[in-house]
Amino acid sequence: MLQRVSALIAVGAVVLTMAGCGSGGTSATTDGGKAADDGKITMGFSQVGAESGWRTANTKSVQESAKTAGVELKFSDAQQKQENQIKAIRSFVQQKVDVIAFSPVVESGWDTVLKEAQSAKIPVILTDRAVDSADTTLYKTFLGSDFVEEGKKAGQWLVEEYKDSKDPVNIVELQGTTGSAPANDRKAGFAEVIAADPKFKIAASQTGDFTRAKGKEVMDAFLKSTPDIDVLFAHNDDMGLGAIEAIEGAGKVPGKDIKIITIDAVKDGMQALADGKISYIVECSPLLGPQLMDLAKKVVAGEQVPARVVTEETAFTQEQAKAALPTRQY
Ligand code: GYE
Repeated sequence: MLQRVSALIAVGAVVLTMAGCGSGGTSATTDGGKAADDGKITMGFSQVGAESGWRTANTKSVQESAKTAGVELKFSDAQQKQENQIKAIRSFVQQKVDVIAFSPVVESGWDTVLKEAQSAKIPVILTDRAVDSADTTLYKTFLGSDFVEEGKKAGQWLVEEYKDSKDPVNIVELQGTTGSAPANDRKAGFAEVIAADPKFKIAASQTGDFTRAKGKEVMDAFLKSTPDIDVLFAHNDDMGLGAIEAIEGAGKVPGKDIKIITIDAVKDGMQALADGKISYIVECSPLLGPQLMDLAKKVVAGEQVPARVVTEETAFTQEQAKAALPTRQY
């Protein structure tokens, strides 16, 4: 409680600083410790990496929106390693940024570093992926998709597609990065929906780390170890695209011999959907930048923000992909 009160006081101090130099930018008030404040918000952003088309689009969205919003961005790429993210967050704390935003590569193991940010009175915003910390005061808000819902949408399409068939349906699954929120949640959402009918069987399930190369490699192995694959559920487009290469390499026709469901709806995925190689894509929007900057400004100003901001998303059939492709932004 005491801690919360002092955190509130600290936020108040930042608000005063902002108010003192925000509009005209002439006042040089500082809050005693923070880097000389020109009224600009400084955000430290720790990105997961550059593992997929989704991630590239997300990085671009964050960088462009920071420019538009007049937020000074300190951007750090963790190359899919939690230890790099922890280092980046510590360095943001040292640099006394106004706000830290990050997309946690995995869900667990953040409490210590988040407590350090909290003690330094620097607010944290979770972007895209969640953490499993029991103490939810460690971050101000979580902006991103509902990954369980995405997995459910993938499962619902499958149930509908095979509704008239009694034969067993053999599914292989390419999971995202082990321990990441999207891998955990998409798997859970999908499994929950297909459990309604015992004809659906997950014959093999392994991580492809959200990359094209690993997707191809693991699909190669699935094709050798698992006879009669009917369906591939890949947790993102990139792994699905890598798997398409493996399927074609094995002399099979993606979309016909093996139906493919993926998540993201980046341009390359949408093209493969329009071409009939992928059967269905659940959208996951990477364009989180504008909302992130908006939330950051509010949080730094000490305004209340919702604890959870869910991204709005849809899903695409092959026909819908053909129609959407010409105006697709990412
Ligand atoms: O689906 C995948 C990326 O966290 C939602 O990460 C994101 C996922 C996205 O590598 O392509």
